[in-house]
Amino acid sequence: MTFDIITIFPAMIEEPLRNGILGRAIDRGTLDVKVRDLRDFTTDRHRVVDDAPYGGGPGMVLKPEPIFRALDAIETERRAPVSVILTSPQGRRFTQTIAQQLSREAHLALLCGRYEGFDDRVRERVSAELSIGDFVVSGGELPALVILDAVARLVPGVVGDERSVTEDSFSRGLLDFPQFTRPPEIGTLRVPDVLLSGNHAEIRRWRKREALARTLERRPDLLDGAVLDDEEREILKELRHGRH
Ligand code: 9D3
Repeated sequence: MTFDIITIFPAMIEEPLRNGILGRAIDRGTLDVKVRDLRDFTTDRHRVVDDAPYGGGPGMVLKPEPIFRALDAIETERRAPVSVILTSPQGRRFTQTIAQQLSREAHLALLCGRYEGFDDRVRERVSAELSIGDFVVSGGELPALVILDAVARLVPGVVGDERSVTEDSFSRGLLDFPQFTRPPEIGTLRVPDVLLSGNHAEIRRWRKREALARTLERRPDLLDGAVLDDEEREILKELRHGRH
């Protein structure tokens, strides 16, 4: 899968992508990320990308022409239209479901916002406008990285062990069960006996119960959309009885 990221801070995107799972996928060629400096698509001597808002008011707005030129360049290079995603606080909330839908695309362009936002005319070229949550960050670069990471790790071959993806808590609609590793005890802090028992049926059931108990405690809203098997529905009924 190929991503084009359009930004005025290329280093904010490039540096994180040198690391971790995405860095490895890029080295292998499973993932291709082209970071485009918006200033390269200006035509004036000072490479100006922003201007004052019509109607007045504080702050600056991203000029439309460099953005249109950047998108034209991408489409010319690819010889195909590209789906453009705009990151903005006004966007639809990004979710795992949206990540799954986007991961089926061969190519996406992500536009990173800055200043007070975009000239509204760029929205003519945009297929989705996404926010990563109800909090304010300084620009669209971190949100674009979040979206890129969540989408890319769903692309087959990006994450080394495919099971980590399919067993993801949010794919199943539940929070993760608690994890432990050696040593079995640190002072009075002990790993639950069941995990040391070697009884894999017991371990599986314990993990289901813990995941359900955590979800019920911390994120009961997730249980409405969760896909549960018979055993999980049974455990959930017990847990709910225990507390009411
Ligand atoms: C909503 C705040 N705006 C009020 C005048 C100003 C403003 C603040 C920060 C406009 C843009 C930004 C930069 N943020 C993003 O571009 C952004 C974002 C975010 O701040 N929160 C969650 N998701 C996103 S996606 C892009």
